[in-house]
Amino acid sequence: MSIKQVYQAVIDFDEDGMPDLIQKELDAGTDLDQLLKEGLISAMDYVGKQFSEGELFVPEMLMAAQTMKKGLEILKPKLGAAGGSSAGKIVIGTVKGDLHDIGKNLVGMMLEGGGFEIVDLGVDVEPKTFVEEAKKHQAQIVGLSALLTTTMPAMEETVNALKEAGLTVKTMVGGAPVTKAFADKIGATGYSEDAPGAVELARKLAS
Ligand code: B1M
Repeated sequence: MSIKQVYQAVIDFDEDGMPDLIQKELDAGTDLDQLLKEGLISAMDYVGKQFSEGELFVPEMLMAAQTMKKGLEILKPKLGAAGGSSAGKIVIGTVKGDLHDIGKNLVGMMLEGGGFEIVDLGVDVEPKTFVEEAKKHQAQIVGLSALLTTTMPAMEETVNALKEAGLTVKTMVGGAPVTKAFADKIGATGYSEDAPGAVELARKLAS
């Protein structure tokens, strides 16, 4: 058994085999941070790159993320106990009035695979809920998703509400109708057009 097999299981979407592979690594006393970074995170980075290059598509990325999540479920409690390092805390949600969550879930899973702690608020999230949860969890980043042109204004409302609450939290926005120009116009800290890009962006914002 080796970390390489964990890495390969993500790439092969071997969701069923993942728990056993992780458990065997834990039993063998493999370093947890190394298992997370070299097994799960680097595999998701590879998958993200394949997606960006048009070699993989959304369903495959979802399967890889699902497989990564299976491993993370076992690893996470142990990481907490061992004081494993988190890349940062991100509160994420789909903005008020919007029920689309497939892209947001994918972004959340990729961010988790990238080593971030994710607090997912779900869909149709009021600006004041983003503010309360960002405060409560002392998040470094708030991630907003919108799929409807009619809910894009709720993104601006949320960014403003976070600023008005005096939070120093960074904001990243995305979703099919959202553009970099829109993100700049509403004063969001960053924009990403897809899930792998969101991981890269979050790493920049959190550093
Ligand atoms: Co809706 N819908 N929908 N819909 N839907 C769209 C978005 C639409 C473009 C379809 C169309 O008309 N061609 C259109 C919007 C038009 C517009 O606003 N200009 C539309 C509409 C009109 C509606 C309703 C109003 C329909 C109606 O009831 N009359 C209604 C609205 C409900 C509401 O939200 N209040 C509605 C409902 C639904 C369903 C419930 C049926 C379902 C959603 C199921 C769900 O999400 N659980 C649905 C779906 C599935 C779609 C389409 C077909 C697919 C969206 C999707 O999941 N894409 C969509 C048409 C389309 O896009 N082809 C459509 C896959 C997903 C992986 O991509 O979400 O873009 P995406 O996420 C990407 C990036 O955008 C980015 O990364 C992701 C992965 O790389 N990204 C981020 C997303 N969030 C990010 C956040 C980040 C960073 C990157 O940082 C935080």
